[in-house]
Amino acid sequence: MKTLDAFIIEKQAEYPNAKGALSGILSSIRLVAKVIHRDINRAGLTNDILGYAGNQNVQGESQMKLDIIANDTFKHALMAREDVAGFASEEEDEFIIFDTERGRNARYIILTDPLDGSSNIDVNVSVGTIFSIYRRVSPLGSPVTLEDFMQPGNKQVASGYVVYGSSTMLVYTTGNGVNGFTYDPTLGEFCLSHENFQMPHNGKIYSINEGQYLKFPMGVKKYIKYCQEEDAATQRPYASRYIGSLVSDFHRNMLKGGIYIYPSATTYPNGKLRLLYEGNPMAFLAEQAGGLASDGYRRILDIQPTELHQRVPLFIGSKDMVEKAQEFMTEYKDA
Ligand code: P6P
Repeated sequence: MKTLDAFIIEKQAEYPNAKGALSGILSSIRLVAKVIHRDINRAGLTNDILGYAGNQNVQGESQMKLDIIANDTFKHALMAREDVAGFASEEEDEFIIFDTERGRNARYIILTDPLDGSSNIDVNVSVGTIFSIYRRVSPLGSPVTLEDFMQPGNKQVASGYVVYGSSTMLVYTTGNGVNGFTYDPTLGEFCLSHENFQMPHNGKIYSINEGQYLKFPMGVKKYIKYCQEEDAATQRPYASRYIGSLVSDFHRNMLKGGIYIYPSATTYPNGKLRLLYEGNPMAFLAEQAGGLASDGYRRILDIQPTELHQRVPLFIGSKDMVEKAQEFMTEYKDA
């Protein structure tokens, strides 16, 4: 059995020039995951966790109490580190500058969706935390700027998620494959349980909110029909599975193969998911595990961001399935 801490130290030894900053950040994220795990698992037992907080985030979405608790837990854990210069979150209107002597000289920035799928909390359905880590591009000795957060996903140095499901797992990559750690509450440790994840190149599961079907682009409608047609050779019809929690749907597809799609629709002309702290970190993981992630046409990781909370259509999962969906999107682009 290998703990996450032991794994991080072991991997750091493979980089002779590593100073331990990224390892330290990952250890802080481990602590954040434990705290959020604890809060989620006692949510029904206290009045201060379930339900809505009574305000909205910058996206105009109602915040759950646990959204704010998870965000503040993440922010304060990172502020305590000497190697983080700034922080951006779905729950923060603007990026946060750690404007101290330490922060101004720190080399990394973190972006996060601290509690994705939080509307599921009150009905005891899986939720997740997503994080994305970059080296800053602005000069050391000065506060971070928006430019530090406007980097394309192909510049990420690490990304990962925590899925609070039937068990809690932390899954991350630093660019050399994907590894998964299952939390053992009796030990208080995350232990290596899924070494060098590989996402099956194909699968028989598609995840999409078909309630929005009438608003989907024609290419998506054609792909859904393709998934539902009988064809023994390609093992269709596929199964439809949609949890309403990106991290949970993605995690299942990582293990079993499958595709998750949140396309553009008239409700969300640019899709619902955010590029910087949902699309990019999940796309980095997908590609590191042998999968693909696109907006229906272009690689997610190559998109140059223009706004902190910009949304992006997301087609992500098994390579062959994403490629097939892209074929339909291209064929019916102007339909
Ligand atoms: P809808 C949760 O709010 C989320 O960002 C993803 O985790 C999830 O897949 C999606 O939105 C659900 O959105 O519109 O289908 O309810």
